[in-house]
Amino acid sequence: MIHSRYYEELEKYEALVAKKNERSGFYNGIYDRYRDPVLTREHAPLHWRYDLDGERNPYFMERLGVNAVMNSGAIELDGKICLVARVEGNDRKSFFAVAESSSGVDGFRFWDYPVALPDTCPEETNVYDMRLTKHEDGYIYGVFCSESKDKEDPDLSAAVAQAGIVRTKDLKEWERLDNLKTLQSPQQRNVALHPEFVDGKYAFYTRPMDGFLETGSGGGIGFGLCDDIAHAVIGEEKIISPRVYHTLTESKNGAGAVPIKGKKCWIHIAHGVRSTAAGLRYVLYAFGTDLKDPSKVVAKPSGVFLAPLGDERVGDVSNVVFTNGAVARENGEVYIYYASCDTRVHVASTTVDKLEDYLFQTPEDALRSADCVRQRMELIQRNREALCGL
Ligand code: M1P
Repeated sequence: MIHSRYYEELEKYEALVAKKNERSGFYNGIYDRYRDPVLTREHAPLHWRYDLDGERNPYFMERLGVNAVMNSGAIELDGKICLVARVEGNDRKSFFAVAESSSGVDGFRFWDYPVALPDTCPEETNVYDMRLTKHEDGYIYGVFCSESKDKEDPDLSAAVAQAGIVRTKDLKEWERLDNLKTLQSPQQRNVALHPEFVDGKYAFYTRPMDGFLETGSGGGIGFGLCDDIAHAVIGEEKIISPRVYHTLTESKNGAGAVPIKGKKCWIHIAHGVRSTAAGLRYVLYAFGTDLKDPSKVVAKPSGVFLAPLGDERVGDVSNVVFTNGAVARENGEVYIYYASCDTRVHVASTTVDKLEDYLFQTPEDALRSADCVRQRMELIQRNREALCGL
């Protein structure tokens, strides 16, 4: 018999999913933020967490709790926005699950079952952060981090990060391909597949790393080509967005959402990490690459695109925002899904036109205080002249 408490909890759950989201009062002209997160651990269906049977579960306790719902790949499929979310159980293991919404800003509801990835790597302990690419070859690819214990290193936390690759046509049936091999870098995380062939090859954004946490000699976001997606091997990785001293990418950076094809460039929204007295701070930044040669950066606006704000600043891993999914709809609207503090998922909405204006009209980082203040003086001067002319 179903426990009576289930119906009380179900009412709360349905109210949460039905709650309309609204734009918050935040303004910067670049994008809108929203009052509520679009996915939280409370969005995980009750039948994923509780044993509903009153006899087996007399106190109606969570049996397999969900700790967080975060870093989500995003795609538009059959007119719906689908997020492939990273769901982290109370056991610290992450898995993937599809949540769907018509509006893209509210009403996200998980499908009945999480994604069952083909279990082809016995050593794989954890999987997370899937980037979804609608590729011109007709498949939807998911590229994610596949983490295993580093057996060479006796340190209990030593791990190896690799890029796992799956493909699907419907987000239901998934085919697992070989993990990506990068000949120049021992580890990889934050890898994304470009949506189009480049020189007839599959093109990946990589993030070369010497170790699991530190990128070490890995100089930033890389770009590499491979012939065979089923056995993907990348020889050369060209660094296209480097780490730079005294910028938001000083400690590390990584590709975020799969790039959006704009009118003037490919639009990239990535993450940058810097070290502070309070620990690492993760923010989002943006850059544009050439439509014909996506390894060539053509727009490099300075500074932060989106940083954690207010309640977004606190969570399991505080002072973090992270994106691995965005959707550009046919009418030019763009929804950027970002997680805060490895805890919940938010949306920011904008348009392709606004993003390109941001990319090409925001000054580049002048890299020194003296030059940065000069940029600002020029802006103030122009504005004062304009205001005086009124
Ligand atoms: O905890 C913040 C993020 O840390 C990692 O990102 P990076 O590899 O750039 O350090 C990822 O594990 C990501 O999942 C996490 O949100």
